[in-house]
Amino acid sequence: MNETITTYCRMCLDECCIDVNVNDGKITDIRGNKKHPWSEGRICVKGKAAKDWVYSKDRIKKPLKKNANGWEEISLEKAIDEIAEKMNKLKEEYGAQSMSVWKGEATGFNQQEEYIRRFCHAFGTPNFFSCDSICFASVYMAYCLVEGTRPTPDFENSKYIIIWGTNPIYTHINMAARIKKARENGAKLVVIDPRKTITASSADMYVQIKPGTDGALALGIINLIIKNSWYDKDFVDRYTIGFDKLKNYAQKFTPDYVEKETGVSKDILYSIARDFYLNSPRALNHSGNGIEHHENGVNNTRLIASIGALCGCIDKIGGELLMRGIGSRSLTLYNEIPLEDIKPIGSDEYPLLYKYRKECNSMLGIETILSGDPYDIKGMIVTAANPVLTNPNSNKVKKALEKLELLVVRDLFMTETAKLADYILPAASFLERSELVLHSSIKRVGLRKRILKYEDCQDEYEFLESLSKKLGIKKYFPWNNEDCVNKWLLKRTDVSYDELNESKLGIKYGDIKYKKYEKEPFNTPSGKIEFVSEYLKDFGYSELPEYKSPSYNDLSNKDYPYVLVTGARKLYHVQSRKDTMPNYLKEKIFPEVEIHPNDAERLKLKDKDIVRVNSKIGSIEMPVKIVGQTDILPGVIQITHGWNSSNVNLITDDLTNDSLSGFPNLRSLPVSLEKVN
Ligand SMILES: Nc1nc2c(c(=O)[nH]1)N[C@H]1C(S)=C(S)[C@@H](COP(=O)(O)OP(=O)(O)OC[C@H]3O[C@@H](n4cnc5c(=O)[nH]c(N)nc54)[C@H](O)[C@@H]3O)O[C@H]1N2
Ligand SMILES: Nc1nc2c(c(=O)[nH]1)N[C@H]1C(S)=C(S)[C@@H](COP(=O)(O)OP(=O)(O)OC[C@H]3O[C@@H](n4cnc5c(=O)[nH]c(N)nc54)[C@H](O)[C@@H]3O)O[C@H]1N2
Ligand code: SF4
Ligand SMILES: [Mo]
Repeated sequence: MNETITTYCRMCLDECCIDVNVNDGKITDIRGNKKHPWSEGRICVKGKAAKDWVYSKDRIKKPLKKNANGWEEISLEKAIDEIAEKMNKLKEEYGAQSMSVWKGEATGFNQQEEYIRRFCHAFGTPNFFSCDSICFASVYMAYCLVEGTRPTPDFENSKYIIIWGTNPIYTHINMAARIKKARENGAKLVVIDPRKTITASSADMYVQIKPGTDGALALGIINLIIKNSWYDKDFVDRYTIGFDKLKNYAQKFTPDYVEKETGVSKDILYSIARDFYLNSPRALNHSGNGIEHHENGVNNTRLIASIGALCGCIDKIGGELLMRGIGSRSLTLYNEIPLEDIKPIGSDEYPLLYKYRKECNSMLGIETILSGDPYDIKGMIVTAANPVLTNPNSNKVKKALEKLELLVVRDLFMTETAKLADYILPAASFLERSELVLHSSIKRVGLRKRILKYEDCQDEYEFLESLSKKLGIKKYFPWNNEDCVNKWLLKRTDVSYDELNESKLGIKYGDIKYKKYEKEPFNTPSGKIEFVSEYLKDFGYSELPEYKSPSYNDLSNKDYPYVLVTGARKLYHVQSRKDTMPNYLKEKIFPEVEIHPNDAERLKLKDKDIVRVNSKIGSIEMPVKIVGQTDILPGVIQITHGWNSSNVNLITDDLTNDSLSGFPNLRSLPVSLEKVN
């Protein structure tokens, strides 16, 4: 039988709507669905490749248990039995908090993540680690502090778009398409990045900035906006607090100072501030990973957020919208089982990360496994993550995972993390599970369809339900399958599950409402937009979003004269999922160091020569790619993460972190370079 099933890709977080052709139960083709208003037929090479990815010969389809000689296949039932028995033993001996779960990017940040949060509290441990604590938690926290939530940029209707540290043409193809539409209607795009990315090359203005100095640039813009009375006085008076303090602080960020600190000329600074004002309120800022992975990431982002707030671009058409979600029920058990007596790891050091995100700092998780302080962590379930390649200081991550008494990894492939496990459980891919798919910026919900089924490859729900049965906590997983959960989740919304199930392209859930703040307070402690935060003061932080010059400028780092930016995405692969992407990808991909021609010349390097990159943590070797004169700032190099053969996280630092979020510095690391002969 030949049929076409409409569903959503989850090779990355853009969740494009796709049509999957299935012939006699086998996927033969994946195409973009042209009718869906989110992705309008767009599909990238990774989405196309999903067809080969799910059928890869390397896929793990049976549970594996480690023994003295390597791996043995065991039945799923036996594996779950043994894991449950070991977990209960750890609970008895060290307490439930000695168990933990670590969730990665590949299953998303909604429903699959909530199952795990639920499971942790049902078992009795608050120790939920996730890639979120090095992915988007920092930008989320920053916007919560200023505006009470992270806004959704109204790209299509905007006239002036500034994007800071993100490359959507590679990383968020649907956002890039929305920006393109705005530009067709006359909007101007400004891209701020130390590297001239494909998005930067096509922008109206490319601003080449020194890594980690965006806060100084934002303060320079704020200073000019206030000095020239370009801000929205009425909005500021009525709906914000802390204006005078921000004004005084920003005065130090004169155009001369900003030019010296950031490398951005006074003329460019002036034209950004003026054009933002001229286009307000149809003007917006949006920032990505490039702003987060720094020692001062949260405050730099708070400053970026303050620009839109000053100009009154909040919750207005073409500005930064404060969208409401669908209102689905929460699967977490924070009210039912609050676990107040157990300190979640990192909640003392980074209280705000725990307050806003209810998650533990993953770098401190690794530290705790090794030190046993404040208590023992002895067991971990890792799902949809490969922290040995993706978390900073890989050797330390590896050492910690090796020390565990129980490590269970759920994945489709034998990853570097899976190799350390006691048990590997085969996981279902996104084509093998059913879940709600939310496109919140267009207020649409869809249903991912289960298209394939391998007997032992469980989805997250099946796994946690079967494990909870053995652990005696089945009552917290009462649903028969994910379809029942989907129904339960939607119960209090305006969307009927049955209708959703019938609909091919999902359902719109309500309209966008603007200027909601006229009737209700912002979701901040004061109910207003907060340029300064009294709340932060209570935790011992400065109330102002202060700027800190990056530590590569410290004299103590003079032996490391280059600045390493890591993690810039390529179109062809996601994170560490490289070796598992089938070979038919058009572009051969390999790890490389992007370097400026002048730096290459100084080091006598030709294209593809091998260079050694040294940080305070360690060294790695890799071929260089000499880029164009204006493609990267001299003195800055870039290495994409996630390669096992040359893993940049062997030299990234896990402990020089942002004091508010605990995010590691992955994008302005002092390093030295030497040619390898
Ligand atoms: N140096 C440096 N390091 C970084 C970054 C950086 O910029 N620089 N970026 C960070 C960011 S933003 C992130 S989000 C993290 C990501 O880090 P991780 O969350 O560790 O992401 P992946 O490396 O993609 O690992 C995902 C794993 O999930 C598996 N998988 C795929 N689909 C499924 C599924 O449906 N179920 C299950 N159970 N498994 C599945 C894949 O095979 C893969 O092994 O990396 C971070 N690391
Ligand atoms: N193809 C593909 N798409 C992806 C992913 C993937 O791995 N592959 N990963 C997904 C995930 S989990 C995430 S979190 C997102 C990340 O999405 P993006 O945030 O778009 O990630 P990057 O490609 O790293 O783009 C960040 C840019 O910031 C720049 N940058 C570095 N330091 C600074 C700085 O100090 N200031 C400024 N202004 N810029 C700086 C870098 O040069 C880089 O061009 O992408 C998602 N989409
Ligand atoms: S951008 Fe590509 S990988 Fe991401 S959801 Fe869309 S098709 Fe899939
Ligand atoms: Mo991420």
